Amino acid sequence: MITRRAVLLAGASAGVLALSPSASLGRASRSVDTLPADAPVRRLSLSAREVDLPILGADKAVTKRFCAYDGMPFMTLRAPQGTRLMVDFKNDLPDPTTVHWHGIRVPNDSDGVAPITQKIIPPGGSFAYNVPLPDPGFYFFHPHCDETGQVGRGLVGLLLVDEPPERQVPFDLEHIIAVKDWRLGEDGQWLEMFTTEGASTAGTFGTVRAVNGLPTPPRRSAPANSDVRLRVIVADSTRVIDFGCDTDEAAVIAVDGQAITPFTFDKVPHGIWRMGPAMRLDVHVRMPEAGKEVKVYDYRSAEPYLLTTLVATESGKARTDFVPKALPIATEVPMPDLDHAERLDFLVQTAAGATAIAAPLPADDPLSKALIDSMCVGSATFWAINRNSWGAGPDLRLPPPLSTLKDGQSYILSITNATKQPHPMHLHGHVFRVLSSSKKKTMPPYVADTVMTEPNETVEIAFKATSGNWVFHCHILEHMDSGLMGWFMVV
Ligand SMILES: [Cu+2]
Repeated sequence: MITRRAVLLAGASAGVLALSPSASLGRASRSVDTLPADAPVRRLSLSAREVDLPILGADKAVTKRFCAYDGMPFMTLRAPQGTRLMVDFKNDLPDPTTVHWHGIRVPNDSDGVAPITQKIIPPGGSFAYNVPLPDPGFYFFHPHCDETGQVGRGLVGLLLVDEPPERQVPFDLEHIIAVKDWRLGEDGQWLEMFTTEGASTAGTFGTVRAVNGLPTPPRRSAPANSDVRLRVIVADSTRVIDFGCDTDEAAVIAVDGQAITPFTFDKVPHGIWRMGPAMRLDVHVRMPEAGKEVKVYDYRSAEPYLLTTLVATESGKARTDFVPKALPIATEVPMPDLDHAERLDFLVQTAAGATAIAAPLPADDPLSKALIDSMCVGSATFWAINRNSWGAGPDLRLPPPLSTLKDGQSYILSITNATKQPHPMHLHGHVFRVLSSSKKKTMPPYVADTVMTEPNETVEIAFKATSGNWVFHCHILEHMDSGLMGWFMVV
């Protein structure tokens, strides 16, 4: 017997086929592999599924339908630089999904963006991802389909790529800080993740703040005067934090996993590093004397929000001057040639009229929602880049590319945020240099895959283009799901 649900899903797939832009993607370029064919391979199985979890504590109600890779919150993969992950992914969710490997220079056909790099993976479906790891650093993976809903319910995995042993810089303790709130009702069950009010403003916030999944911030011990490496990620759908700590002996050593020339927090405005969703930061903290603590905060909240306490224990080291440890700069990452770069200007703006996406059916028909889900977009449009919104329009067509770029050519993107909200903008498949900001004149140089653009700020980034169809979007997930996404065709 064919269920109503099966009919809807079949209808949705047919809809995708009918509406897919494959004709306009006909010139899609070859998929570049960033590792040699004989690179060591690690083959692994990965599933996305729903589990019931007591995420608020053993004495609280069990939260149903938590989404997790292999059933584990913040499932973490770790592999040596130069390894190729061959990932046999199975969708055990009741909804379509894909996997995006954020910050990793993957071949375009493993980038996980439906419908431009692959079709959605229906419930019960599978997909083989080729994930080369050419660069060391801190990355993560997440769905690129109903991201607001699936990431909101927990579907985030972490990916750490280590340098070869002879290039590793030793630390006494490594501590991950994953910032992600939970949006739960009093009964411990999920609230609606996408709201019109949130999507059209700063996003819909969680109701329970959490670090590493738990409402109580972690306390970690480290020997007095020793060296701690904090690896910080904002895995939230919405929250922007101002990362900082209450010691002068702390330095940023990598941004978005990419090693940079270290700088201490007194070198940046207000002594904080602003991080939006998807941004990562590696920080070297020197522990104080025995018995003292270092507190790590989000200073953006009205009251600084404690992210972690580091406690210095006895049996420490002798005190020496604090010199930030420089990680080896990844020479494999292609860097732009600024002398020969082409310049492109982009305006991040609100969508005129905020038109709802009209599926070719009444809005209250369940098939209408299924169709929209199959395009991996939300049901409303509030945002645009250069007047184009993703998935907008009466027939769910993709917008034309923001620009057609040349493989190997360097580009400077000037991004102006003409809205009243900050937007952390992420470019797939590339690492870029952040060149300038109209508001932050004293920023140290760094490279990244996601850059914050504040209201009325113009930020310039530069990168060398690699073949493929790569999306460029805001990582406040409701913003991207309501139009704030475009794409570059690189040929
Ligand atoms: Cu945004």
